[in-house]
Amino acid sequence: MTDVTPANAARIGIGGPVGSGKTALIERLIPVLQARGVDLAVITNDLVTKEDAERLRRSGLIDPSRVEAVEAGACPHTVIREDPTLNIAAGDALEDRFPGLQLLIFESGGDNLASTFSLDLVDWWIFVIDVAGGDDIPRKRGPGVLRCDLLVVNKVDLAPHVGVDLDGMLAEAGRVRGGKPVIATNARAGHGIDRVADAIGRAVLFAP
Ligand SMILES: Nc1nc2c(ncn2[C@@H]2O[C@H](COP(=O)(O)OP(=O)(O)OP(=O)(O)O)[C@@H](O)[C@H]2O)c(=O)[nH]1
Ligand SMILES: [Mg+2]
Repeated sequence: MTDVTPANAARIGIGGPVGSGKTALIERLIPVLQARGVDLAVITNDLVTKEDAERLRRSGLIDPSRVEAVEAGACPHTVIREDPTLNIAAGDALEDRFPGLQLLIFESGGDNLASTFSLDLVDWWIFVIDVAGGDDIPRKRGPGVLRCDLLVVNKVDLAPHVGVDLDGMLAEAGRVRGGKPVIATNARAGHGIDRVADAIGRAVLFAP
């Protein structure tokens, strides 16, 4: 358990390269967390659009007023790391609107392997990489892969199609992270999502 005062929602980040499956993971997590009684809201970051927020609002998975969008501009990492003011303000606005809020999920704009979250913004964060990006990604030791609290290796269903040795990739990810957690998912089909929800619960909410 982190030291989250009961009046405040826990704040978690979900970052990772463009198209790795961040929004797909959130779409899968929402019903699982809601079924566990978690009162949640989502803030998305896109470069110059509100594409992901609109997708979530239309999804029918969550009350659309619980989704906020931040337009990150040309440098998606700036608004989650160097100057997270816009995201902090969006989170505060959601907390004011929903006093019982327990969890705020921030999706970063798609970025590169160097992308990390400021701990002024989030208590804990996930980095999502994609099997189709290649099994050498963990070996490149990007700060996102190394420093995140949980590494999600998504699109495991694609491994046989792109010639990736999934077991080797997962083992290497565990090695470069010094044993910090790695979870394999298929966000399209919903595989591995319960484990991610368990990790969030253990880290910032309650024991699963
Ligand atoms: N095969 C497969 N496709 C997936 C999986 N997860 C996501 N996708 C697909 O990958 C594409 C990108 O997914 P998104 O969830 O939009 O990725 P994102 O990381 O939010 O993308 P940005 O926000 O644009 O950086 C979509 O076409 C998804 O359907 C998966 O586990 N397996
Ligand atoms: Mg997205």
